[in-house]
Amino acid sequence: MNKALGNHILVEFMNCDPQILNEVATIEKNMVEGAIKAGATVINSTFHHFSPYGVSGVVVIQESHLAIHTWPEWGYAAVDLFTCGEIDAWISFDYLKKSFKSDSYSAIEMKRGSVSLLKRNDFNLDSIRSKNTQWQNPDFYTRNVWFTDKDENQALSLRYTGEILHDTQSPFQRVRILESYKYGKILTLDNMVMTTEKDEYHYHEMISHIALLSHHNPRNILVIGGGDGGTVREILRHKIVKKVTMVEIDNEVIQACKKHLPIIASELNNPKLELIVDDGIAFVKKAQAESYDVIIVDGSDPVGPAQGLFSTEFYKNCYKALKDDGILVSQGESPKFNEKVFVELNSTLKEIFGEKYTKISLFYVPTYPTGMWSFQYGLKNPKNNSLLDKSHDQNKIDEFVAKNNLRYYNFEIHQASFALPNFVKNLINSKNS
Ligand code: SPD
Repeated sequence: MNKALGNHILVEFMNCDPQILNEVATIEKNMVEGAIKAGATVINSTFHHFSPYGVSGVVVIQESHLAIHTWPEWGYAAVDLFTCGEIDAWISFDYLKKSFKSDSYSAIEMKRGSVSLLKRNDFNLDSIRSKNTQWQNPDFYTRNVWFTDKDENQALSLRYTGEILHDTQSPFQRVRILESYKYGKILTLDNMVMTTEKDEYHYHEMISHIALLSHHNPRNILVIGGGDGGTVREILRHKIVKKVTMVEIDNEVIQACKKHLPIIASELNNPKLELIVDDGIAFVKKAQAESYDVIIVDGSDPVGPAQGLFSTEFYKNCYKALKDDGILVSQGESPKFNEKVFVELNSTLKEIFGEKYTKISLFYVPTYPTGMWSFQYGLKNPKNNSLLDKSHDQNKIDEFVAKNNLRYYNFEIHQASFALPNFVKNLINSKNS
C-alpha cells in the first residue's frame, strides 16, 4: 500500500442540534475530548463564537489538527480531522457525531503526503536535537476560547477561560456570565456584552453622575433596566437622593448579577431602592405625570426586550413622567457601531424635548464594539440645571469624585464628553437635512 504522512477526514455533519452548534465552550470541550479519545496529545485550542450564529475553532494536536466551522441555523458543521501516526481519527468522528447529535453525515477520507511523491530532505539532526531539548511539552494545553460581540462587519472579541459561570434562557433573553482573562467576569445578554467587572465603572459613573451633578435637586430617580445594579450603585452615592425606583424586566439578570457580580450589584438591597421586576415601557406609560427629577434608561441594545426602549412613544411617556426641571438620560448606542439607532434616538429626543434641549455625551468602553459609546440627554426645561449652560460647580464635583474614589468621571470629563467629533455632528445633522 502507498505510504502517506497523514490522514485527513473531511466531514459534513448534518441535522445537528442547533443549540449545541452555537455553544462555543461546548464545542471546544467536545473537540478537545474527541482528540483525546483518539489518543492525540492536545497542544492548543482556539475557538470563536460569532454573534448571532456560528462557531469556528481549531484544536492543534501533536499529531496535526482538528478543525470545525458551524452553521447552527442550518444544523450543519464542517469538520476536518487531520492526523498522522497511529491516531485513529474515526474515533474522534464517532465521538463528535454523537456530541453534536448529528443524524446524517458524509465523510471523505484522503491520504495526505504520499511518500512516493515526496523527496526527503536531510537535516543536520544534531543542531535540531539540541534545540528540541529546550522545548517541553506542557502538561496542560493552552485554551483560546473567544467571546465575540459583532455585527456583520465588525466585532469585539474577549478571550475567556471557556468556563461559563451562569447560563440561562430567561423568557426574554439568554443570560450568561463568562470569566474573561482581561476584564474579569462578563455579563452577556443574547451574546452582547453588557458589562464587565474591570471596566463597568466607565459606563456606570457616566450614566449617573453627569445628570445627578447637573440637576439642582435630584431627589426622586427612576431607572429603567439596569438589572446588574451598577447604575443604582452610582446613583446612591448621592446622599441628596431620597428614592430610586428601578424597573427591570428580567429577574434572571438581577439574580445572576447578585450571585456572580456582587460588587456591581452591591446596592440592590439598599432601602432607598424600590426594585420592581416588570416591563419598564408599561411602567412609564402608567407613571404619574411630573414625578421624577431624573429618569435613566439603562437598557441593552435594541434587539429583544429592549427594542421598545428606543421608541418615540416610550420617550414621550418619559417626558410626561419627568418633573418640569427633569433630566432624561438614555443609553445612546455607538456612533461607530450602530449609527442608525444612534441617529434615530437623537432625532426622537429632539422631536420630544426640542433640539436645544437634547445633548449627547461620548465616553469609552473597551469591551463594547468600537469602544466608543454614548449617552443621550433630554432636558424638559433648561432651568435649574447646569447641563446646558456648563455652570457646574467644580468644587462640588471634585469633592464628590474624591470622596467616592471615582475612576472615570471627573469635572473635565463631564464637560469634555459633550464635545462631539465632526463626524458625529455630521451624522446627527444629516438626519435633519
Ligand atoms: N452593547 C452594550 C449596550 C449597553 C447596555 N447597557 C449595559 C448595562 C450596564 N448596566
